Amino acid sequence: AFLATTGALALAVAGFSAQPAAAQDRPVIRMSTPASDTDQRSVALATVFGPAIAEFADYQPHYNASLIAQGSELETIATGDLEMSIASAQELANFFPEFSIFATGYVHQSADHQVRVFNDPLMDPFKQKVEDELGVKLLAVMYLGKRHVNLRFPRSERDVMTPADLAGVNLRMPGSDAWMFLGRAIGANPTPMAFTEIYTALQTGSVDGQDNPLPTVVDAKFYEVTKQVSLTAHLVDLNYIAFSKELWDSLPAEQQATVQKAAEDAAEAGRQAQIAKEEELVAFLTEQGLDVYEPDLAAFRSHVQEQYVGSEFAASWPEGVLDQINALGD
Ligand code: KDO
Repeated sequence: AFLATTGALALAVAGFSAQPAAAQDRPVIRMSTPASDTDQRSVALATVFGPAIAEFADYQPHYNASLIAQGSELETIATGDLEMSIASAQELANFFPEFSIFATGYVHQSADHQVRVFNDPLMDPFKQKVEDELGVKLLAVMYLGKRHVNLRFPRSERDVMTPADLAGVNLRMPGSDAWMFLGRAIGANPTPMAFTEIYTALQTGSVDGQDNPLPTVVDAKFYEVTKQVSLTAHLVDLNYIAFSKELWDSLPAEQQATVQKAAEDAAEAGRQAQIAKEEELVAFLTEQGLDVYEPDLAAFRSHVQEQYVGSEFAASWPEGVLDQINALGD
């Protein structure tokens, strides 16, 4: 704490004496997310991204959807009222349906696969379109984790081994077409709902369950109001660090490079932290009394893939891209 204070003071003094006017020009980078401040993506951005750009900009995170409602962040960046978010492929698919390829069950295989896909030239036209048509730059890919089915029922009541076992289960999903499709594809009856409403909905029984990676199940305390996790891994989920193109264009090249590197470094730190949590949390959840078990993954995978073939989403995927993604697999 002593060092941090001294550092901040030194910066403030240097900034004040050298360029008194600069303080007014410092951009404030408001970042809005439905995630909490203890979510690993939030932690990585606050501890890696923020400090890395602190010389010329102020990183100002807003958690728990307190600034912008979940799903409205991208349009808010587009209209100039927000500078940054961690956007899902599903949200991007609302504007550009072809992004649904990155929101499709069992396409991404791992955190590393996500990075290879994001850095591959196959992403260039996707990134370019978002920049040109939405005014949003996608700087890096963050790892959210493997989404699993997490239910209020004990396993003795509902043993989720195949998609057929989810028939009639009211599964909360985030509210967009791509998410609803995924919920149906795994065999459930999806109910759209904002992230911040899940805990109460599980507690009161207005939904039977939700799907999220284990670190989220723990961070949001869903384990307090659920009894089981079937490790379906139906989506190796991601978020893109989304940044205002207008703000980006206003920065000198050197600062752009710093922002870009800060985003990549934060994504890497968050990825490693999230992977570590995924590995350790099965034990924690079991201690909390939840049944955490592996279903028939082949049954889930083949059922989900069959649902996408010939779907309206698949029709929007540029030719050859799915093969290119698969070729970058593990
Ligand atoms: C969720 O609403 O279930 C979800 O996991 C969707 C993600 O795209 C992401 O927005 C996430 O919530 C939030 O960041 C909260 O963790």
